[in-house]
Amino acid sequence: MSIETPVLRRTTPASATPEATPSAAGILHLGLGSFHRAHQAVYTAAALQPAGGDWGIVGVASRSRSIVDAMHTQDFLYSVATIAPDSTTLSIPGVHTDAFVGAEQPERVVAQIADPGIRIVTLTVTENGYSYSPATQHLDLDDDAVRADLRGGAPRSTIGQLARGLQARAAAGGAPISILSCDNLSANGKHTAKLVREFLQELSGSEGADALAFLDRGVTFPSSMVDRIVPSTTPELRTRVSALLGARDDIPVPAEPFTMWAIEDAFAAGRPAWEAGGAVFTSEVALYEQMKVRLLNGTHSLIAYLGALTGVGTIPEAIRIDGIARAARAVLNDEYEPSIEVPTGVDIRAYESELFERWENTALGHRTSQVGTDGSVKLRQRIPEPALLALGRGDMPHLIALTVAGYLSCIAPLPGFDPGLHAAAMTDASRERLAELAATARDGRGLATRVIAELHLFGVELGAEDAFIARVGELVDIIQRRGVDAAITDAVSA
Ligand code: CS2
Repeated sequence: MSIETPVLRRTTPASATPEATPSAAGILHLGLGSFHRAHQAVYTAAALQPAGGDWGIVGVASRSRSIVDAMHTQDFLYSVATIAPDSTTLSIPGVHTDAFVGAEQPERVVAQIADPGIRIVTLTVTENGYSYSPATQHLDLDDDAVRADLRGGAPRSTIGQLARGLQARAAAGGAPISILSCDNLSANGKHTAKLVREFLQELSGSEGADALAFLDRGVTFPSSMVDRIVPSTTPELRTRVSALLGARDDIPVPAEPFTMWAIEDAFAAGRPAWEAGGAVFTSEVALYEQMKVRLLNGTHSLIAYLGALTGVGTIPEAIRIDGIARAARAVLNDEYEPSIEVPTGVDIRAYESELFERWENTALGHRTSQVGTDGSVKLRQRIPEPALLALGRGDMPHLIALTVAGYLSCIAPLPGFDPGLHAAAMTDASRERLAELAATARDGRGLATRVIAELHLFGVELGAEDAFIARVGELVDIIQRRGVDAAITDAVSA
């Protein structure tokens, strides 16, 4: 873009215009990343246009100053670039009314939650952001941020911020509010409620008592299932969007055309008419979540790890490799599908074939390293329950075992094995710990035992499944000694 190109603002003439103009904020959003900006913000824009209304969003980035600075410079506007295989269209939701960095102003997060004008707090803080310990199945009391938050002072953890905010809200009169998790966790509403409650219960003496009573009286935690593939923004996209727009947008978000939001309609103080954007209000959110987290996300992980190990950088390249496509179909149809109950009205065959079309969208360029990132927490949502269900029926879930073997091969390769640059680009909070275990493991079986049975990375129950652990170990050895193709053939034909 030339220097003369004006920055995107409300007054800048551009080829797309803001869809909404909120009159005030009603939502506080924690996690101002790309996913939120291409998902909840878009539904909220549909709910607010054309009349406006007081459901604007105050966005809190956990740490990123650059996104907040750019939001301020651009009057809180940015484009969503909807990328179909053969076309790109731009829209500007225009629903944000303010933005700040949570790590810099934690007391402001608390104050915003206490503000009666805010009636919903939405969350996209990733599977990693809930301070949950799979080993104890409770709030992680060994986590430094949680411990510091329990001692007092400005809270750093999301659960600490929610709990301290609700405490302040209770003290300020206790206006009803809803906390809406939009992360890929099963029963995300219940899960969030449980962790907030546990935080408040940990407070000494009667300190948390008022807030606990308020939780029962005035706070709801609806569950929701969110779906839209949103890759990371690239410099090329910035240039392309700015050219299409005729205005400089430094923070566009790329997204696929498909989008879905299923929400439990349990709001304590009203909600935007998100159905205007196609959201489904249903009592079957748990079924939607299971379907999505297993069929889409579980299979996505398999494609990402096998693709990265094969040396390809994107999901569409990976799914075009015959062996990977075969493995993806097998895990989806034979191992994930039997573990779910299809929500009323969903055509599962159409849903599945659409999944393959979505993964094949080359224009989107979704990276294997992005999907492979944070496997230690993502896989915990995706694999233990379907694996345990299959094992309980006496069936070995070979392709789920292959997913775990692919993950371990990427993040914790055995000495002498090089998983390649796409695996190296995956970040994972457990990487160092797992690498240490791999450095001294005798073979795949030894590594799988340490990670699954001793570290309980995928929960306590799966840690007791010796045959599954042995199968993961065997597939780790096949991947690292004979290659991905050999491991796929072994798993698919078992
Ligand atoms: C992906 C998800 O990165 C991942 O693990 O599986 O981000 C996926 O793209 C979204 O959940 C789609 O809704």
